[in-house]
Amino acid sequence: MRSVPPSEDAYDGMRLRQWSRGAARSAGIERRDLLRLVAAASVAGPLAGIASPADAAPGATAAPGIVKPLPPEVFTVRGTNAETNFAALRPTGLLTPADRFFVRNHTSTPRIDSAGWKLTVWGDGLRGPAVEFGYDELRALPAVTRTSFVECAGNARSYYTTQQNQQVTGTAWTLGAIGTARWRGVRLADVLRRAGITRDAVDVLPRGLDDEVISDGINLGRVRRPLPVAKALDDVLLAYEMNGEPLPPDHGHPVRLIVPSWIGVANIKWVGDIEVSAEPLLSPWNTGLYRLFGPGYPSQGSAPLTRQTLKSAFELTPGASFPARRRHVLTGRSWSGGAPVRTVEVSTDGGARWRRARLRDEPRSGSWVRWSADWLPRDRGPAVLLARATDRTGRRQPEVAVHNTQGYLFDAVVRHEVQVV
Ligand SMILES: Nc1nc2c(c(=O)[nH]1)N[C@H]1C(S)=C(S)[C@@H](COP(=O)(O)O)O[C@H]1N2
Ligand SMILES: [Mo]
Repeated sequence: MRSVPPSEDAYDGMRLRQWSRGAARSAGIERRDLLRLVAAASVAGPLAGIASPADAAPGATAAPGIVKPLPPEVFTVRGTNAETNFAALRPTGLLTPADRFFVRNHTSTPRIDSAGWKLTVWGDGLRGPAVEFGYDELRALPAVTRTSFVECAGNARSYYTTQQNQQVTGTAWTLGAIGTARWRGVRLADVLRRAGITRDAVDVLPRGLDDEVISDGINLGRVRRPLPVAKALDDVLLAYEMNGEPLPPDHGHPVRLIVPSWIGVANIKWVGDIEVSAEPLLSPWNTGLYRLFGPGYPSQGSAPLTRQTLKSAFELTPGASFPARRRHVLTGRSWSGGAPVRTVEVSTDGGARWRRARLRDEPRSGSWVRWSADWLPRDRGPAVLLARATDRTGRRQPEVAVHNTQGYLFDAVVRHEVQVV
């Protein structure tokens, strides 16, 4: 019998104290380098990335290292990443087709053949030596499917600057660093149990097979982020299919993690090994990166980020135009990492009056809801459309997001400017 895993909140508090006391192990990086990263993270700069190159020139249609085509009406290329234009989601259903799904690559997409691939599970949190799983062995385990969004922690980061006039570092995403897919795979819990996880295990560290990440002269090593055992044994998948097809190269072929409701970086792509540790682990992705730094936070940053926040987006291009005195159907999507969405409200007059949007999907945790609202604009000229969601915890999108230097977890209502013509 294993002991009861701590709740997410208890875990957050515990990791924060362990980090400040030096009571966690740096996995694959010098502690000194981690401290340098943390120091760098506490300084806000202009929108360029700590681990992501500056944006590509406007109109660029190729991102270095992304395999799939990136038609400009669907994607905006940002350095090594591709953002989905929200208007391109309007004709799609609840699920985002793989050819419209955003890509966030720290380096570039590796080409991995499932036949030669294996997953190694190892570490002092196992009863015995390392255990390997080939692709076919994994596929032979009981399969589960789950609809879940993957959303970058920095999604909507650019609005800290454009709406709130605040400096942040990182890729200048608007709202399209999110997609929702139906993932099929095996439970990480089943794999960890077969590998002989013990009750002493506290963290698991999945690591990608893509290239090592070099940032400001520090080799951060391969992308890896500790995941607490409580979450790893709960609802995490090792996924090999996306929307009924084998995972495409850009989304983690042959196998990736799906960590429902958590920030994007938890969903490690191209996973090659998983360390199971009896000690708490640190990596750049839960120390300098993916914590909140800024005046409102401790100097070592907040606890590592876990759940995603709450957002809404219109399926419209920026500056879209609408003929006056005609009925239009505004559509969009809302989502929350905290709980299913409860209600969505829309304002077409810049926030003076709000009305309920019609929800098109049954709200579910870890997924988004599509919604629509009618609009009959009277007067010609500029207009500002707003949408705000409330989730089942009662949390509603605020007018202003609390600033952090790396621009994570933007949750404020986004002003969508349009023209009535
Ligand atoms: N191995 C590896 N896994 C990774 C990344 C990466 O660069 N390498 N990027 C992470 C980040 S920051 C995000 S937001 C998601 C994006 O998943 P997607 O590219 O399938 O949309 O993958 C995560 N998993
Ligand atoms: Mo991300």
